[in-house]
Amino acid sequence: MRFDIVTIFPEFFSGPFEHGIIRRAKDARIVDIDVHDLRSWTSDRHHVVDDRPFGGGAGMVLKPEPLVNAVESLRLPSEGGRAVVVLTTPQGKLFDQREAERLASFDQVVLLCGRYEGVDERVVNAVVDEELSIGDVVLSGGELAACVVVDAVVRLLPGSLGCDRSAIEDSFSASTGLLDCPHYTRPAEFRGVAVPDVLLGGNHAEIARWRRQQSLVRTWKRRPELLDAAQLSDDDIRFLDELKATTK
Ligand code: 9D3
Repeated sequence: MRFDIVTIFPEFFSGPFEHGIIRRAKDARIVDIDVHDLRSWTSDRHHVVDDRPFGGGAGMVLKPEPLVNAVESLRLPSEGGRAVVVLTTPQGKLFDQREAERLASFDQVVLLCGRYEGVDERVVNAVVDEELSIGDVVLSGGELAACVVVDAVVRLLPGSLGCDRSAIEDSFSASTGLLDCPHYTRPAEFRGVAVPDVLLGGNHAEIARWRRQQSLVRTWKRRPELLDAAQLSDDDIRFLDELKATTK
């Protein structure tokens, strides 16, 4: 798989992909991540990528020509595999695990990083397949959002996780749909706080039950909306009913 990232701050990406899973995936040729300076698709002397908004108002807007030229030169021809063009923007669809899984199925993802007040809407109409936001929080630009997308997608690529524990086991997997349980390691007592007894007992059925219940408690308290989509057993439902009846 390959990512082509188009940005006015290419140096921004010199750090984030040089560690951990992404670094290993790059070294193993599972993914190729190329970062491109939007200014290289300008033709004027000052490499201008933005301009004032028609209709007035604060801020600047990314001009259409450099972005459209970038996509047209980077996007692989269809015989090169399946390609998708993504724009990071606060107006985008919320990026989630399902979307990460979808993007992981492409051979190429071209990521356009929004900046300033936004990009000329004709870019979206002409070359963008998807607009993505990483959440209801205001960032300074699309670069960090692009890093989030790359990270979430790369770790899903076959061979990316060095260990055999599958990505499907994680907190947001389609399989549980629940938040993760608390974790503990040594020492068994830290500043007067002991690790829950059940984890020290070695009864693996009991441990699994405890972890499941902790996941249910956390999800109910912190992200109750996730319970609607979660796969719950009869035991889970009984436990949650009891929890709701005895809490508050
Ligand atoms: C005044 C209206 N603002 C839109 C909500 C202006 C504005 C704020 C922040 C315009 C651009 C930005 C820069 N943010 C992004 O480019 C961005 C982003 C984000 O801010 N939050 C979550 N996801 C994303 S993806 C790209």
